[in-house]
Amino acid sequence: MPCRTRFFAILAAPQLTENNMETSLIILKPDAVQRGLMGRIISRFEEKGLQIVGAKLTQISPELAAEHYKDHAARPFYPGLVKFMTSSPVLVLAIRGNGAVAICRNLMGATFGSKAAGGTIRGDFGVSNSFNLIHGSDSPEAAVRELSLFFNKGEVLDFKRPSDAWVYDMSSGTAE
Ligand code: IDP
Ligand code: MG
Repeated sequence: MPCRTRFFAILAAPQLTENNMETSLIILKPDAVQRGLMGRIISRFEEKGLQIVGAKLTQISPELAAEHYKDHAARPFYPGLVKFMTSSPVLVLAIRGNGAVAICRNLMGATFGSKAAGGTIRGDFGVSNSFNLIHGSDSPEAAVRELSLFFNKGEVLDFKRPSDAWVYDMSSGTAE
């Protein structure tokens, strides 16, 4: 193809539209960090085709844990949950993709490690019901709220990956 034609072909190539793009808040909990499972868990998301767009190793304050888990404040496990989440550093991630919130929840598996299916993160790496390795936003609305709790403006990045042309079928002009 002549150079000039190739230039216009590139311009005309369908770009990844962001209609269904979601960003989920994922927290690798203290047990995942202490047990040296961060890399293996991150790989699950990367291998699926999702994009890591934010990452922060941090220790959660009791105030932040209370805000994050405020919907659970009346539950009997709440005091133990806040104690656990603030006991040691966590890795906070922002993970993006088409339908990323539900995809992340599927990769995580059911809440209790004792019940989570094999092949999921909780099913493969743990047996405990409270030390269950990972948090993931449970809806796009929750993701927006939770991301704003853990990331400051500018800490969740927007960058292109050429390999997305092979992650998503772009033949209809939109990512599928
Ligand atoms: P999720 O993390 O799968 O969304 P939630 O019901 O939102 O589950 O509960 C938040 C977290 O609280 C769980 O991930 C787990 O660490 C803890 N948790 C939930 N239910 C129990 C329980 O019955 N016993 C002990 N810990 C629990
Ligand atoms: Mg939840």
